[in-house]
Amino acid sequence: MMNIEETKTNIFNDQKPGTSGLRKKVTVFQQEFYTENFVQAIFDAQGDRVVDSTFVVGGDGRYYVKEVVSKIIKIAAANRVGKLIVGRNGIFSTPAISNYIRKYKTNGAIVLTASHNPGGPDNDFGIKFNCENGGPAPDQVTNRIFEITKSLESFKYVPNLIIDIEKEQSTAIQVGDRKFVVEVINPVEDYVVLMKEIFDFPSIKELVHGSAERPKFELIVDCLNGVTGPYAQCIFGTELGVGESSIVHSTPLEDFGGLHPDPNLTYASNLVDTVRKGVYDMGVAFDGDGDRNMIIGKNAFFVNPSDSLAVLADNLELIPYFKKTGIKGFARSMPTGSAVDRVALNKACDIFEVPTGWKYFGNLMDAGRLSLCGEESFGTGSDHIREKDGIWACLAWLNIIAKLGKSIEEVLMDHWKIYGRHFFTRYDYEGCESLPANEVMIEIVSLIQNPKFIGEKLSWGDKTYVVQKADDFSYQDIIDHSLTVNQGLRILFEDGSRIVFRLSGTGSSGATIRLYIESYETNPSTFMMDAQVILKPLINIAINMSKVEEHTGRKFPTVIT
Ligand code: G16
Repeated sequence: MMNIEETKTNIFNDQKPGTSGLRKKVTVFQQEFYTENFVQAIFDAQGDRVVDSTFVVGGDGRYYVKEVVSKIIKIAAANRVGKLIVGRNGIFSTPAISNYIRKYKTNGAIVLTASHNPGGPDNDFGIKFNCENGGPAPDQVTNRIFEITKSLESFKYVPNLIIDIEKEQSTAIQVGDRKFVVEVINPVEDYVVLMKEIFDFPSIKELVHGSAERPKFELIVDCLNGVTGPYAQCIFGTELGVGESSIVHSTPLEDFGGLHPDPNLTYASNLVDTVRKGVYDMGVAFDGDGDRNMIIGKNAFFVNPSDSLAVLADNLELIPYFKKTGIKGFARSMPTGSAVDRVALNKACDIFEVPTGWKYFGNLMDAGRLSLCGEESFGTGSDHIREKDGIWACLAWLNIIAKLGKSIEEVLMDHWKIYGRHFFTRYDYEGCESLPANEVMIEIVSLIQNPKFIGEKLSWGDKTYVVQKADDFSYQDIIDHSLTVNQGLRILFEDGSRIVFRLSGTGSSGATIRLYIESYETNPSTFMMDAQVILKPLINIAINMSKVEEHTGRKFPTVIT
């Protein structure tokens, strides 16, 4: 029998979760009792539901995951949790955790990830709480956790409880007068089963192998040394027969092998350069915890995530899962390009616009109002789980290509011919000081609060845009009626173009300014043009009006998507 101890914790006032969990430098989490304080607050926030509960624990394999798993085991045991399900070696992708929670009806999960942020002792760590619907905790829950973190006086733990998480095994321990079980499981199996239920694997297999009618469709998958490696090896390698050399960076590493596990044109540039050589028909990259995806076609034809969402929406019936469930509705986060809105209109489907953060899709899915949703930040997913899902997005594209028999570029061109093209770009100014970043936002607020701003003509070169509407986006959830405010400054123009400014909620220190620009073209001669060229006037208008260089000293963004 093991005993419970209680230890006084320190005071922490900085444990407010951001867009998706608490993300800080590893060194911050390593402070005495910092991690313990947050984990205890998660269990306290459960109230009596914690008694005999079952929680899933796992993460993206980054530095400090294993240490935190062992802390969570000790704290859970002392807090009357009945059972913990732990991914072997602490590995569990975010989508696979969401699936596990739903499939086995557990009470939720503690997900150890800083997602697309770099890893290693000097980089980032994160802890996120997911609820029993499998999705990230909504604001009410994270606010409750935050309030508890600030006033917590002590945490409980079982000091001598040590479990070997490298072996799949189930261990039952007597803790005080209760039994506590830790089950270390294979984190890949259930997820693979789910993917095989959703997609037409035989057709995808034929696509990637080629047939008498069609040459082999060459696919390359880059896991950026994040958590998707073992999942990709099993799904693309074992199940679909993609060659080993086409599944790269597929060993989860604590520092991601020095890679920045963010699947975009800047940080996945190795993949882009490889695909540009013309051998591969499709390249795909995933982020650290496996919920983001980037899709590129032959010769590095980039599929903007907002377009990806619209194309999937338009072709959803080709995927077996949606043949069964029907199509209930679509959604996107506010800054995401509105290409999917046109598909929704065409299909006479609901379309919802929510704040940035996957947690805002959960209620709509639970209420049976939403089948497919996505974000400009390389997140795409459906109601099969309550997280975005990188491997799902890749399989969805493969399934659709297998049925349409077209290249990625052809699929996009055909889409634009029907719907027109929404040009979209995002500028990120990463790692700014907080004060100047706030000044940039204040600059825009003062502009849009002026009643004369509506109707104002903004010009750059020979282009002029007339302001139709400007506001700070707020959202009322149609299911629980909760109100979320201050979700991004929007300037909407009469021709449907948009400029949006937001501060990121996923950084671990300082501030990242995000500038989102969108315009809409129906002239086919523009469709193959570079978004940076088409959007240049709006980009310059946005940069000038925000005085971003003046406030931050930044001449250029760090990432352009
Ligand atoms: C998280 C959220 C996403 C959000 C993204 C970017 O993704 O789950 O919903 O779009 O952050 O947020 P921000 O613009 O505030 O940085 P992930 O992949 O980091 O968990």
